[in-house]
Amino acid sequence: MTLITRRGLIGGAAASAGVLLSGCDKLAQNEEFRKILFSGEKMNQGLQRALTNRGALAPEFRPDQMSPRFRTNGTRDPNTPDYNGQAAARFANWRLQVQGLVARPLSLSMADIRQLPARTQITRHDCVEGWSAIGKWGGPQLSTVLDAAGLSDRARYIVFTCADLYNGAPYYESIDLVDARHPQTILAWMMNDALLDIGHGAPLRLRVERQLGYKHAKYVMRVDAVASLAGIGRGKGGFWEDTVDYDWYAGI
Ligand SMILES: Nc1nc2c(c(=O)[nH]1)N[C@H]1C(S)=C(S)[C@@H](COP(=O)(O)O)O[C@H]1N2
Ligand SMILES: [Mo]
Repeated sequence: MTLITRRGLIGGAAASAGVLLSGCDKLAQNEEFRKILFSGEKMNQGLQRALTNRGALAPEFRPDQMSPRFRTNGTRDPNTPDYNGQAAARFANWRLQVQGLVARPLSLSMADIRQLPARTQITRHDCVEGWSAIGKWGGPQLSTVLDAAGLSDRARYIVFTCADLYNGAPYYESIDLVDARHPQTILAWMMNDALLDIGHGAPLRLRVERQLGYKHAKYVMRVDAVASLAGIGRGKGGFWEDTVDYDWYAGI
């Protein structure tokens, strides 16, 4: 095995993860941490994540780069009596519940949500099944809503519960607070300069641009701040994670 200086080795690993060490420098020089870091054949996923700059923005595109057709996937219409009633009322009675480890639980109407400052972004959606599409999304940053509710110090994850059912249980997803507070993480009610349509998750869906498509919960009814994912669904943090073992962290 080639002898590599400690700094050279850690420098190489950091460069391949696309980060400058800066704040992690002290930790990276710690002998115990380094032993863990370089044990085994590959860095484990958690460390990879720690070394990846998760605050970086996903690429944004120009209007002329938008896909002429943006396909729908997964549920294309929840088609439950409740949802059909909501759709018939053009979502005038829809409520987004913000609950869990928050100081001020919220129940927001779509009118409330449309009054919040919106972020607009043209991004590429990447589905795990191998297709991509570029679309324009608009809505409040999730952080705006979470700040309005006042996250508790004990909150670690944000869980999204949807209106569509798979075998009688709602689709759900979860992200950690790094992604929840990422500037491009929005609750979109607009798509391609129109109101979000039913196929794409009306009236409200998550955009979490640094992760794969299945994390982008459509038909969001409830947002819960929780300390742990145990006890939610089968404990792996999302419908597909629980069902077919997709990764909980689907970073791109
Ligand atoms: N509620 C809900 N959200 C969902 C899904 C779903 O079936 N139900 N499918 C996911 C998957 S796999 C993808 S790729 C995207 C598809 O979003 P689109 O229909 O707007 O293209 O939604 C995600 N969010
Ligand atoms: Mo997907």
